[in-house]
Amino acid sequence: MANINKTSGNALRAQVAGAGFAGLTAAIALRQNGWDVTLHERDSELRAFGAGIYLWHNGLRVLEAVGALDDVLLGSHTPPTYETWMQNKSVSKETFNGLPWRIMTRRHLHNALVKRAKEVGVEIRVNSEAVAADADGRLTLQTGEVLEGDLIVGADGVGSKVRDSLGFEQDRWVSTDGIIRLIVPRKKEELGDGEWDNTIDMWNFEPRVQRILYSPCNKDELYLGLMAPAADPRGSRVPLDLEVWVEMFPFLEPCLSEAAKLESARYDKYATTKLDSWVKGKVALVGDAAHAMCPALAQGAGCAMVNAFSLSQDLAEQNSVEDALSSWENRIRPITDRCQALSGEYAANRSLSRGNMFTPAALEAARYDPIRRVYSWPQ
Ligand code: FAD
Ligand code: 5PR
Repeated sequence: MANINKTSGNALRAQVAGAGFAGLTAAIALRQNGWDVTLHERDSELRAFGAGIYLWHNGLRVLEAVGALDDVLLGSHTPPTYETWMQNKSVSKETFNGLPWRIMTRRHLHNALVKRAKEVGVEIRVNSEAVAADADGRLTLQTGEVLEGDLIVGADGVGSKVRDSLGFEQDRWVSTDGIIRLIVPRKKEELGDGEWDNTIDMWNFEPRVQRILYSPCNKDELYLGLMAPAADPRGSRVPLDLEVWVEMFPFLEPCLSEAAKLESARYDKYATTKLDSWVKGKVALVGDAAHAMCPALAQGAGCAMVNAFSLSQDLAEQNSVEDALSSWENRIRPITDRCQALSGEYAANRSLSRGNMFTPAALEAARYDPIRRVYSWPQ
């Protein structure tokens, strides 16, 4: 099969907007395949936004493919089990039949990808905000500069300007539950007896709906997700209303006290975006720009990374960029669509509270191996 990277006299050029997990992955994967890549980040610094993150087999395989896995494994954690509690009693412990998964801080994952992008020679520009793109392969920056590319990647997140400048049809909605996400010290000794290396998804419906997703990232750092309905003023207050959280989860007091000190905490509702198409001519949308989803299955970044890496595969196999983008969307999008739908359903029904909800369907995206293009780890 013709390889568009090899048949052209000069290297092809990609302009990638957004240095989040999606943009960094796309940039590295393209660069590894011989593309010249410029990665544009709006912020003045390269940094990860948010607290902790789960990656599963699919995302970990992408890290392997882009040469960042070893750095990510060092200083991240796989809990012995994924435990679910209801009203402070354990209802399930899941191990996914050995399917690999991992928890880490967002900063840790982002640093590893930035390091790798620099290593392979991605040109990174900060203070470089994209405001528009066109299907023929141009990216316009806030400064008015117009850059040409054989490929434009819109990886500029849920509020994507690249996407919105091109007029994609979209459905967008936000959830009724939201979450405060924080990184705090583990305080394992102070928590006393208990299986504190597990993920513990602690649900309480009585006397109020409050949930804590307890996620150890490494020996020092703990990711806490504190969920309450947006309509609950105390549960959704930031900085944290310590009293209302300690009352419900007294055994986590040492960690919650640390959490309450964090002035910069935010309460976020979940955004979902669904588009008629992810591509237009030479422009491809990846990550939250294309498919922001509820986090119940912890797959937004995992799918983003799979899709960004898979894009580089199709571009290496097709005769034109336009053909590659449409075959890419056809082959890879259904996995994300199904994951987004089920994640949305789980969030709306608070299904994870029942325990044992990581069914084969729920783990479909996680089981995908983007390198071999097959599902691994039968459930
Ligand atoms: P972003 O992370 O939003 O990155 C976009 C980047 O582009 C940013 O650096 C931004 O500054 C930059 N940018 C924005 N606009 C412009 C512009 N115009 N020009 C240039 N640069 C621009 N996913 C998982 O896989 N596992 C989880 O455990 C998980 N937990 C989650 C928990 C919650 C509560 C939520 C809300 C989401 C969770 N996700 C999880 C989803 C995951 O966070 C996102 O899907 C992922 O971060 C999307 O990455 P992205 O690169 O597409 O977008
Ligand atoms: N899983 C993860 C997560 O971060 C959230 C959820 C599930 C890893 C939210 O923070 O169900 O909301 C969820």
